[in-house]
Amino acid sequence: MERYYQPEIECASREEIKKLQDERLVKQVRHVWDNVPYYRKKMEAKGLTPDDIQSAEDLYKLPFLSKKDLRESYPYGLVGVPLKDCVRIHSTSGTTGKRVMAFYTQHDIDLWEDCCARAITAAGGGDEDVVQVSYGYGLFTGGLGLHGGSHKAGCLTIPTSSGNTERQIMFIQDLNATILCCTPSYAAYLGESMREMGLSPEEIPLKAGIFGAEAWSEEMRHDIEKTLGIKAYDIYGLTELSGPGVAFECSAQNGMHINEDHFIAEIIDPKTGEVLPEGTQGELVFTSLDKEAFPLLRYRTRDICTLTREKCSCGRTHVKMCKPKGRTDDMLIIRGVNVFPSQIETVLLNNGYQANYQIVVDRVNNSDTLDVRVEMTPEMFTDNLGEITRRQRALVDGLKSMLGIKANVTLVAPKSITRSEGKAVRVIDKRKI
Ligand code: DLL
Repeated sequence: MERYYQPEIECASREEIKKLQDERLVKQVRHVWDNVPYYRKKMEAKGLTPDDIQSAEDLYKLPFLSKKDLRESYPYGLVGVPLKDCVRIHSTSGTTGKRVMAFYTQHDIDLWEDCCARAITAAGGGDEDVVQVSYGYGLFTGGLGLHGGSHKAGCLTIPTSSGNTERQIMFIQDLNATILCCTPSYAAYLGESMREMGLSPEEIPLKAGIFGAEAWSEEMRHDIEKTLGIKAYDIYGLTELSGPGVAFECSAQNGMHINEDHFIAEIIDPKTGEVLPEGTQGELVFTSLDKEAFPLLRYRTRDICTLTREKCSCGRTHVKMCKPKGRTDDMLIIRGVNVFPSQIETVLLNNGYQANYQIVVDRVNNSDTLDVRVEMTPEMFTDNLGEITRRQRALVDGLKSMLGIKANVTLVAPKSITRSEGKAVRVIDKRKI
């Protein structure tokens, strides 16, 4: 039986959702105009005033916000309330340039935790469940977001944070954890470690996992489900909009419902900014509808995605986003061809490998090279050179037909690629362009 945390809104009619969005958008635009001079200037530059936005149909008129705007207004330039009304800050790890800082009032924390509670409830969580939160706690939003959601859903919450794999497994076993929250790469690692300890899926008390914060393929989902003996649900979000829970998967496990009472999603052409029709692939753009401290209008996520309003078997009515196909900024252009790491992962997993791989791109004599290092599984590990060559060739062929270009493949021993406890770093681009 499908469970809902807030059924009246999760299953509201399209008319009700539209009405709520229209009302909230008008208010949010007014709030930003009055309190965020940076965005007001952007609106003025387009000749807009809040009166131009009467409903969600007018959304397209508003200017976009991008990471560049967040950097320019770092740290407080987009905050919409006096700092005395803010109660929390989160931040991204900021591998390039300044970190993104996000601010929250207590109201903002509450609505964020509601979103996470919806995700946990959709994965079958309730007051009988023990939820182990193995996302990192601290500035990263994963730990504290799902922690708050787990409390709201009434679950017994174990705030293990990430790392210390032995202790994670001990808690799962000793405390009979039923739901695990962490990145999919860490879930795969925990599964691998438990298998090595001789634990069969039936001996692992977990029934579900809520995995997100990085791209993962359907093939990886099947692997994790098999080793841990669970149902694995996807969850999506980003710091700028609150954190995890912007969208979450239901029992249908084929796309994530976007919490449309709090966010409006659009898909745009990343080159022209034009809004694309439903079902077309493009860049995902979000508008927050009721955030106080860090209200973002038309924020460009750089995630590439499609939206669908097809009726969902779970009974929820909110629009669904597909698994992000990659990011406009992690798309690799290799010898002029667009390559997404997720395409490479699909080929590897379809050939019986696990998601333990590394992609190295370089430029030698003015020509791009693509090297894929992938671990053999313990079952396929061999020192028979003929067998290794045969396997490597099969992957080269598989990658060629998926990507249209040749990759060099090196098979390496099991466990030789460093495991990640948070988001996995899979691409090393050595090109200096
Ligand atoms: O990763 C928030 C989060 C925490 C989501 C825990 C889910 C679970 P950031 O660190 O700001 O926030 O990174 C946001 O991560 O724009 C996507 O590119 C990527 N991402 C997040 N969830 C998914 C997912 C958190 N389910 C960026 N699938 C986003 C694919 C995801 N990519």
